[in-house]
Amino acid sequence: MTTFPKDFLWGAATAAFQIEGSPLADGAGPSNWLRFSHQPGGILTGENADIACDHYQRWPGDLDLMRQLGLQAYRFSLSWSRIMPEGTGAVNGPGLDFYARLVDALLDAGIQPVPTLFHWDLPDALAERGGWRNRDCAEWFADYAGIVFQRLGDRVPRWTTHNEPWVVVDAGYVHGVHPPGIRDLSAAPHVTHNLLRGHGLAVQNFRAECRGEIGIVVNQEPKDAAGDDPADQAAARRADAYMNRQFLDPVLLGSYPDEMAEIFAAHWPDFPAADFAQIQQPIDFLGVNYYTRSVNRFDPSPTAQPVQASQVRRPGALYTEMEWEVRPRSLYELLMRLRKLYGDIPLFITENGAAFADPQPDEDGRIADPLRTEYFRTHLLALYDAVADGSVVRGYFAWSLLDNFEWTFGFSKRFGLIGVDFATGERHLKDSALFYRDVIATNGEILSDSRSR
Ligand code: IFM
Repeated sequence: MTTFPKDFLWGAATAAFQIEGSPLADGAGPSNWLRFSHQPGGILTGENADIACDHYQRWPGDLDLMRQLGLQAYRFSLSWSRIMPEGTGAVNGPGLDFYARLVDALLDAGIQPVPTLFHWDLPDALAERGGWRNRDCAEWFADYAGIVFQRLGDRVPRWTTHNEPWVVVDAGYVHGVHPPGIRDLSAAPHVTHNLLRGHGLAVQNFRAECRGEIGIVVNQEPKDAAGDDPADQAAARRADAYMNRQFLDPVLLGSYPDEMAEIFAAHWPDFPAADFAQIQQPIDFLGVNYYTRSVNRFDPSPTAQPVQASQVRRPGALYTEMEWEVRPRSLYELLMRLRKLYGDIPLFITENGAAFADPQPDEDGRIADPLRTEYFRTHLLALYDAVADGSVVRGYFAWSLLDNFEWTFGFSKRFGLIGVDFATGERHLKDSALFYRDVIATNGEILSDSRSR
């Protein structure tokens, strides 16, 4: 029987910029992503997120869909620039009211709200002041967090600070494909450090203000070596430190992995020792986003910087539309490894899912998405095995509730349980959503039926 623990929390996740649309409504300020998405070449498809899923207007309907799926929790992010148009100083009441209405309606529906404070969209006014490169950004973030805690902290039971801060650094400052769109190895370590300091300061504010739980969300991609060659092994080790441990080690162990100094060489700063106490605030849980693993070989070419590793495609393996290998076993291995490295800190899988091309809805409105359904099925079985073997996982959030704006890929990659027609805003439940609904209703038991497939 694949029944999950009694209090296991089943949810789905989204992020503000990817679904809301109406970026400047009701007094909101522009964000760095609003600017970037309107810059020629910023988004590969030439699209923007001005409407996206129109969730800002359609959220009551989306809440009904969550109810239909039987969701027990909903993870979403808050747009900092809706709440503080300049990033600091004046608070925009209507922006905060939007989230207060959403939170109250979720609670009324018996769905636990799990807000993320920072899922990549930064007030553009702060980007102009250097963004996360500026040491003060940590304090700006903590002040914003404090304002949100004051308003919603009495009724939101579980919060997360940052979503996937590694992406902010790697995509924004190392590869220049997210805002601010620069490639500067001397900036990247400072961005990491200030994100981490911001996280720690926000946790401190939370403890002073609220009684619920708070954690951080990191993306984890197990890094396997392409072979036994020591150069490939070393490349995989560097890639692992850079992507998987760069944020977790400071938060949970109080220092950066040794490999960071090797990777960034002369660019790696000597950070003030006192910062680490600030960063290593006790957290209540860790959010883990898992999609894939990668197989790495040594590659000294400029495109393989800063870790000198590039990824090998595995013949015969199934890849999603993101070119991500489907490998549920790596989720199991990851959870076992996290326990070994960081002990029994409670975990939530805060994102897991797959982009596959979907057919149009048929005449009954059905969207058949067998590959995505199979992705969820096999990953949930791997998760079940990890829990059975001692991993302390308290809940699971499918990515994503809705097809949405996949950052630089625009609307070309569909991750939703619910299909969205971006021309009309219409929503249709996919087969994977119906499958997930049944998983939730049986607390995983229906997975037993498919165990031997
Ligand atoms: O869409 C993103 C999300 O914003 C962060 N995690 C990965 C997802 C899929 O790429």
